[in-house]
Amino acid sequence: MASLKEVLAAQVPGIQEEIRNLVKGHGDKVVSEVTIKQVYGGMRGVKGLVCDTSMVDPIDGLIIRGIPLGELFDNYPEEIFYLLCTGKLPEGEEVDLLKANFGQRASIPGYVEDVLRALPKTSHPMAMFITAITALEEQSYFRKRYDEGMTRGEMWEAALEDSLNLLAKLPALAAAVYRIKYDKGDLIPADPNLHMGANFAHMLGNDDPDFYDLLRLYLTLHCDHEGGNVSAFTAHVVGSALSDPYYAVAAGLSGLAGPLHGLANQECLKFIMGIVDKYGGAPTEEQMVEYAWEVLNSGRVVPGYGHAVLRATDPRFTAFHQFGEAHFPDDPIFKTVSTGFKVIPDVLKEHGKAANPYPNVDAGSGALLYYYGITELEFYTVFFSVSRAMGLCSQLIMSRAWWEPITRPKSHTTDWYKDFVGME
Ligand code: HAX
Repeated sequence: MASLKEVLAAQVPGIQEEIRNLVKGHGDKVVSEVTIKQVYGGMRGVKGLVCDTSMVDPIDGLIIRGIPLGELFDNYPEEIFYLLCTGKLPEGEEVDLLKANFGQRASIPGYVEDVLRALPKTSHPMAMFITAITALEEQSYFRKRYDEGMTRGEMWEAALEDSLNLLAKLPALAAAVYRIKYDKGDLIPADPNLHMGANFAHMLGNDDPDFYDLLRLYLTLHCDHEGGNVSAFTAHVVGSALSDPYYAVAAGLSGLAGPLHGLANQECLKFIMGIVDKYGGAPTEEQMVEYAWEVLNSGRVVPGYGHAVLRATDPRFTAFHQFGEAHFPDDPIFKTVSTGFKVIPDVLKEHGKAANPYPNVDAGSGALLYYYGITELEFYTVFFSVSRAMGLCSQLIMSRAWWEPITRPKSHTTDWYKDFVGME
C-alpha cells in the first residue's frame, strides 16, 4: 500500500522526462494562432496553457484524468484529489490511509479564529475565507523550505505538503466563517472519523446523513475545470512565481468570488427566489418564460446558463438535478430550477446571443443547499471554493513537479495593435 506522496514520487521522474522530450523534440511546432478578436476577447480558444489534471469537453463536460465526471458521482472528494494528482483512483486501504491523512490535519489554529472574529460582520464570506487562508500562510512548509534553500527537485513535495494541510483545513475554515458571520454559536471541532464532506456538514452544524451526502457530492463535482478558467489560471500564474500554495489558492479564490465565475451560484438562487416571490410559489412554464425574457430585456444575463467552453448541459448540473429529484422533487425552489431547465434553453436560443443556452453547474446547486437550511446565499461560493481548491492545488503540484517556469506572456498597447493591422 503506497501513500499519495510515494505514488507521486514514483511518477515525477517520468513526467519530467516526458515533458523534456516533448519540448526538445517539438519545441518549435506551432499549436495556436492568435487573432485580434481573441486578444480583445478574453483569449478565448487560444491554446497556450498546460493542465494535466482535467480537461473540459464542450459536449461531455469535465473529464478528470480520462474519466468522465459522470462515472465519479459516487466517489469521495479525497479520492478525487488523489485522482487529480496521480491519474488513478486510490484502491482498498489507500482510501482509508488518505482519509486518515486528511482527518489528522483538519483542525485550525486558534489565531485564525481570532482573525475571523476581528473582521466586520459586513465582510463578504469569500473575503473572510480568503483572509483565513492568507492567515494560515504562516504555516507554509513550501516557504520555509524555500528559505532553507530547497532545490527545484524538492518543490513538488513541499507543494504537496502545503496542499494536504490546506485542503484538510478548508472545511473547518469555511465552517468557522459560517458560524462566526451568521452567529451560529461556538465552532464545532472536526471529527477525524468522518469523510471530508460529512465533516464539513458536521462542522456547519447539520448532521443529517442526506446533507452529508450532498456535501460529498458537492465537493466532488466542483473539484477542477481544466487550466484556463479564472481561478485556475490565476492560481497557476501566482504559483509560477514560486509563491506558496496558500498565496496561490487565496489568489485563485479571489477570482472565483466574481459573479461571472463562482459567485454565479449565489446569483442563481437569487434569480430563482425572485421568481418564486413574484408568482407566490413555483411558476408555470409560461411564467418562467415571461420572467426569463424580463431579465434578458433589461440587459441582464440569466444566471446559471451559458459557459465559455461547454456547449451542452453541464454534467455537474445533471448530478445535482438527479439528487434533488431523488430527495425532494416537490420543493418549490427545486421545482423552479426544474422548470427553468425545461424552458430557459429555448428562450436563450430565441434570444440568440449565448453560445451555450444550457445550464451550468451553478443553476441548481443553491436550491439543494437552501433545502438543507443553508439560507445564506452569500455563503454559497465558499462551498464551491472548498472543492475547487483541490483542482488549484493539484495543478500547482504538477507544475512544480515538471519545473514549469514563471508565466510571462507578452502584452502590447492598443496603438501597437492598430499599427500592426495598419489602422489609422
Ligand atoms: N444570459 C444572457 N446572455 C448571455 C448568457 C446568459 N446566461 N450567456 C451568455 N450570454 C451573452 C453574453 O453576455 C454575450 O453577450 P454580449 O455579446 O452582449 O457581450 C453573448 O451571449 C456571448 O457570450 P458567450 O460567448 O455565450 O459567453 P462567454 O464565454 O462570453 O461567457 C459566461 C460565459 C458563463 C460568463 C456567460 O454565459 C454568463 O454570463 N452566464 C451567466 C452567469 C453564469 O452562469 N456564470 C457561471 C458560469 C459557470 C462558472 O464558471 N462557474 O464558476
